[in-house]
Amino acid sequence: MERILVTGASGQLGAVLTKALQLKFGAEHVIASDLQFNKSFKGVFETLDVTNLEALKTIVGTYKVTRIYHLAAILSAKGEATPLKTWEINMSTFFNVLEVSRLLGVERVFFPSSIAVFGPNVSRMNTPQSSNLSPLTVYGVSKVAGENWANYYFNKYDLDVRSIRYPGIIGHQSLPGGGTTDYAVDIYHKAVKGEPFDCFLKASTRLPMIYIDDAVRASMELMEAPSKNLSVRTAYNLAGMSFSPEEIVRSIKKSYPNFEVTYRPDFRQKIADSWPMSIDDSKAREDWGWKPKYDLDTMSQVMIDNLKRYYNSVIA
Ligand code: VAH
Repeated sequence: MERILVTGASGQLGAVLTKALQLKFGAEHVIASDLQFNKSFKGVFETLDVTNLEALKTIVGTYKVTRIYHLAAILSAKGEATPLKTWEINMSTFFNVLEVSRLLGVERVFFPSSIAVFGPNVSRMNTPQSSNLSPLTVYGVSKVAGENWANYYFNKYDLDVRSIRYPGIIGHQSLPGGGTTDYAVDIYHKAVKGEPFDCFLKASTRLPMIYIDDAVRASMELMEAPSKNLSVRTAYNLAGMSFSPEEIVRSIKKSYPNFEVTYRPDFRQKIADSWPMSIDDSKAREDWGWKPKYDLDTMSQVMIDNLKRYYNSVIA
C-alpha cells in the first residue's frame, strides 16, 4: 500500500491535493506536512521544515514513505522580494527531498514546476515543450534548476521523479499566496463580497491558467502513469485554459453585472509579460492522456458558488 508524504500541505495546491490523496489512498496512508500545524486539518499531520534534512529523513523513515509530493516553495512575485533566500529555500528543500528519496528508497517523487520557467525569448503562443528556458524570476530559475536536477536523479540514480509546469492555479479553498497569477483568485473573492477589484495586471494580459481540481487530477494521473510511457523527465507542459483579466471580468459579470474593476499594473506586469500566453501540452496528452475538464465559465460558476457558500457561512 502507498504511503504518501505531502510537503507544503497547507498551501493552495497542497491542501486540495492532500484531500484528493486521502480519498484515493485512505487518510491513514497520507502524511500531510508543513511549517505550521493546520488546526482545521483532518488526518495525519507532521510539522516539517523541509530545509531540515534530518527531520525529513526521520519522517520518511518512520512512516516508510513510498511517494513524496514536494509542494513547499516560495512563488514568483513574493520570491522577488528576497531572491537569494528564495533560491536557497526552493533549492535546498528539493535537494533534501531528492537525497532522502534516493537513500531511503522512495519509489516516486512529484516536483511542481511552472510556466514561470519560460522567459521573453520564446514564442508566447502555444509555447512548445522543448523551449529555451530563460526565466526572469528567481522562482522560475529555481524551477528550471529543479527540472534539470529531477532529470539528473532519474538518469543517474533511477529515481522516478515526475514534474508538471503548472499554469496559474485557481481555487476557492485558499486566499492568494504571492503568485503573479493570484489576481485571478482574489478577483472572485472581491466579486462575491460585493467589493471593487483593483487588478495589478493590464486588462489584456493573457496567461495560461488551470482550475485547481484539474491541476490536482493532472498531478495524480501523472504519478499513476506507467514509467515506461513517460518521455519527459524534466517537466511536462500542461494547459487548462488561457484568459486575461478582461476575459475573467466578463465571465464574472454574468453573475455580478455591476462588478467594478480598475487596472493598475505593478512590478508583476513585467513578470507576466515574460511568460507564455498559451501552452502546447501535446506531450502530456500523448504520454499520459491529459485532458482538462474546466473552461473559464465552468470555473467561474464553481468559484462563485463555493465562495458564496463560504462567505454566507462566515457572515451567518
Ligand atoms: C505564481 N501561481 O504565480 C504561481 C505559478 C504560473 C504561475 O507558478 O508564481
